[in-house]
Amino acid sequence: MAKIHRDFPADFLWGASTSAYQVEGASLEDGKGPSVQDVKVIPPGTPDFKVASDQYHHYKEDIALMAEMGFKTYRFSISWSRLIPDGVGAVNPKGVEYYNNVINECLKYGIQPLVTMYHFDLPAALQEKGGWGNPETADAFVYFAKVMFENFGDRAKLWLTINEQNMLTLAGPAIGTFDPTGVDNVPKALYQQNHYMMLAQAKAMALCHQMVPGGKIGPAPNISAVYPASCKPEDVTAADLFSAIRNWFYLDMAVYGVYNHQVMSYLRDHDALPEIKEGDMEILASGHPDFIAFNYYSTATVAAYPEGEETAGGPSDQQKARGEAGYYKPFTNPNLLKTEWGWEIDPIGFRNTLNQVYSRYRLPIIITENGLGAHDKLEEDCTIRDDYRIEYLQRHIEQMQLAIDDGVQMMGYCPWSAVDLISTHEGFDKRYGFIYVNRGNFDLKDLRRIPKKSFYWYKKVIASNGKDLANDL
Ligand code: BGP
Repeated sequence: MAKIHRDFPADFLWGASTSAYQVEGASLEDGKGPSVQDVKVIPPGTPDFKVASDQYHHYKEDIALMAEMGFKTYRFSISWSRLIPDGVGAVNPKGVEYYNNVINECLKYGIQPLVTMYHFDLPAALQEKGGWGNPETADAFVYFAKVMFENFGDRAKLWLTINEQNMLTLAGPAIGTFDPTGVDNVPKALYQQNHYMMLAQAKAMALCHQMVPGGKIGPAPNISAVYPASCKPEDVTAADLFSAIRNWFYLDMAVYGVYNHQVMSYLRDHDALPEIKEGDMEILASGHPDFIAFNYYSTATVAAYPEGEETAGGPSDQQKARGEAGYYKPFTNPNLLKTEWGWEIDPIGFRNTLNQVYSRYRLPIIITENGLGAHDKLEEDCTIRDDYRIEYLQRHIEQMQLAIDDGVQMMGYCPWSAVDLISTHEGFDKRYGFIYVNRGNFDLKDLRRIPKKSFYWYKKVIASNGKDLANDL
């Protein structure tokens, strides 16, 4: 029988994403305080974040190009330390002015701002006081939320709380947001931080509903289906546990206000249960997301890992699991191709993941990241022929269409990234944008914006509301 397609919803939010520290630059300009990203040790061979893509001085041009692509939404983040240089206390009027300008510029073209409140860039002043390990940081986050809702909530209606809270917990040291030096029980410290972030998120969601008329808010973790390495029941047990640790722990709390039972048992084994104060569970149950946003790059595959077996663990980053004897170990899925940086590519896994999330939570879904990092080449005729990126996105959008056919309620799609920006680990060598930014890792060149081939392709996708995915330009 022929597959019957449903249309993308008429108000589907096509757009793309960035984050403040990776795109803005002007890292200490106009009163901005340093964030943890400005003071961290930069990986050798990659640039610091002082200039990035210099969106701070190019936002008008960038947003005009997004409008040319037909964006319905632009997902960007607010730099906490640009708005509140010390994380708490005085508000920086230049910070308010900048984000007002960005929001107004979006609205001028009918682009809805989709604002991430916090994307990996905690103010350094708060980090010095213990960062997320200090419960006062959660209070500071609520204050930050209040300042944002007060200043921007009349026009910005779509909000995301914390970008990839699960990765901050699972891979904080790799992202540069957690320093394990001298910490006795690292899992305990990380899951305690996570508890404070959960409290901060729940309060921010409740506050958004109080303060922003018509406002909608949701969490933004990195979610991926977890496959068992085989149909051996032991592998399925390992995959279920890893999926709970990687995915459901965060969303069960955000949506239902409960701690996932399997992960609590795992944490008990590690003496890593968070300390939960009286009243915390009520607070956690009081924040209700309106939708689920998530970032999707790949799936994960794991196998059982009996105690005493030779280790198979490797370095972990945002996408890769680290093995742990007695629980699970990473397994390379032989059915998937990989990006130049070894990230597995799994468009069908995207449909699987969308169905899993929708089945569990029954909330509309917006994808806030998905994309291909690549070494793009600026040709002599000033074109960038990124057909590989078009193919990656095409295949993911096809699967999103199938998920819609399956009955998943999709609200929008924002690939990573709108504009080239600094990668978490690989500087400007690994580009994701529809818009090329003419700079190298250390040679800033002229920072000129040049639409890539994918820019014109995505424009066509949006104009046809997802019907025309052909790469025929
Ligand atoms: C996500 C982050 C983004 C972005 C992306 C790509 O986890 O939310 O900030 O960096 O990953 O990662 P990378 O830059 O390492 O390729």
